Amino acid sequence: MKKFLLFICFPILLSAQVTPPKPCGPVPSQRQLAWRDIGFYAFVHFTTNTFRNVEWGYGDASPNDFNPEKLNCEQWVKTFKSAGMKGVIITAKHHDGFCLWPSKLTDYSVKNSKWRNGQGDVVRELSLAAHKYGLQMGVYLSPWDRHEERYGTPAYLDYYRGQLHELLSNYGPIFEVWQDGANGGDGYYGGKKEKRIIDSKTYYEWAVTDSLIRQLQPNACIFGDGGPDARWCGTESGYVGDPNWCLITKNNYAPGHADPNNLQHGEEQGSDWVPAEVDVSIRPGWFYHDTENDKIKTVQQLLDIFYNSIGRGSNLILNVPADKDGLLHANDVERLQEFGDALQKEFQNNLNSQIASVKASNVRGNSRRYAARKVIDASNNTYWATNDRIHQASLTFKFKKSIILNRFYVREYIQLGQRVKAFKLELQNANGDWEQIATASTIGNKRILRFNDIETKTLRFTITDCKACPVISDIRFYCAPIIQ
Ligand code: FUL
Repeated sequence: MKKFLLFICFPILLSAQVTPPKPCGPVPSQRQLAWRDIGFYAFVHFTTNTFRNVEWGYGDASPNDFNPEKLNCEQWVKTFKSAGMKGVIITAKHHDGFCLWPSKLTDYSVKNSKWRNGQGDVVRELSLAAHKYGLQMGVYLSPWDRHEERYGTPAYLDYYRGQLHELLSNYGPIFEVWQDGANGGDGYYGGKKEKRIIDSKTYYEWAVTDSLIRQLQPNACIFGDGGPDARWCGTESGYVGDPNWCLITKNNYAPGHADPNNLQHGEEQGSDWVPAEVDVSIRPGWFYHDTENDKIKTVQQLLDIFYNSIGRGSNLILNVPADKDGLLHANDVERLQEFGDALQKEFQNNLNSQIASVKASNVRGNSRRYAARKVIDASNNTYWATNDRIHQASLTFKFKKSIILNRFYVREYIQLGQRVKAFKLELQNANGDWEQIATASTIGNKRILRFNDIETKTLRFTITDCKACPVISDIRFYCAPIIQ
């Protein structure tokens, strides 16, 4: 019996003695980890612009211009779900200043529109639909307001924060607050029709606004050019850079005040964890235009966007504008369903069940807790790690039989920081020689590589450069039907 107990307990005791790796640099907060798990969500651009066929409303449209007679937010939400999205963010107020909810702080809102006799509230309808179908809800509130007379004065900041207070108090849990950096200058401004220039770094006093958001919705991530929780990716074309570091030094940025090149890649030595979000529209414009009904991105383009955003470790917010009826246009609906189907097929054929063994070049303290097989145990909370000071290491996967694959999926356990700087994937050919399939740079939350079909029984994943010992939580091999 004693011998038996020793046999059981000895390895457990050994594992317990091996301490986990220390975090390397900045690490994500709980709210950033929850946001990371939401991953892919919709943006809906909708305001008077929709009815006036413009992208940037001047701020002089009549509230009566806004009249989406068939508004049906459940139609939006069901469509987003079909594409695999987990949330939705609405332009509660775009630059034109018109509010899609009946704000008590202005007359320039749905309450003065003939739409539903002034009784409508788009934010309410969307939040109810989102929560009914299990999607997270977020709000975009444009800092730049081309309608509001007070814009440019300190009084406007009270107005802006008051509006945030309404949006963050009355519509249930909010997962993200979107702070746009655009500030064009000219506008209606209560009839003054002039150009107003503000200093985007100082005017908005973002620290005060952000603490209000924290107070009202502590779990909401704040998106802005430089965070504080999620950063812009530096382009609206649908990709984040490679490498993509989840780090920047926040103090150097403010909405409307950022170097797009830095935002594309992040900063390897940044002092704060601020992961990227890729924002892109399914159409050429952000708002609905009849002329763009045949210019919707193809499934192939959407897949490229997916791989160049989520596949590089960032989140993806895909804009699908509502049309003049208040519906998603049939062409967008169809495309999103096709995209959802395509995504499902991409990751349907997981080859991990064919793995016979996985061996690591080094295992932290030879402990079971950090063993190679932790990357295939289907848990993101366990990981393979090496001893400290090891910055190059590999895992060799042997399959039960020869497999054909074209996708490689890998995640770091980012709770301990982003570490990997470069890695490669190789196969062993019939002669026993190693042939390189792909090389790549950063991993972070996730990295998915695409390559043409290859056939092999043995694969080797090698980290060639790392800031500290590697900590890898998940590896998967797939054979996708569409080969790029
Ligand atoms: C930009 C805005 O100017 C566009 O209209 C759109 O809202 C986009 C998401 O952000 O900065």
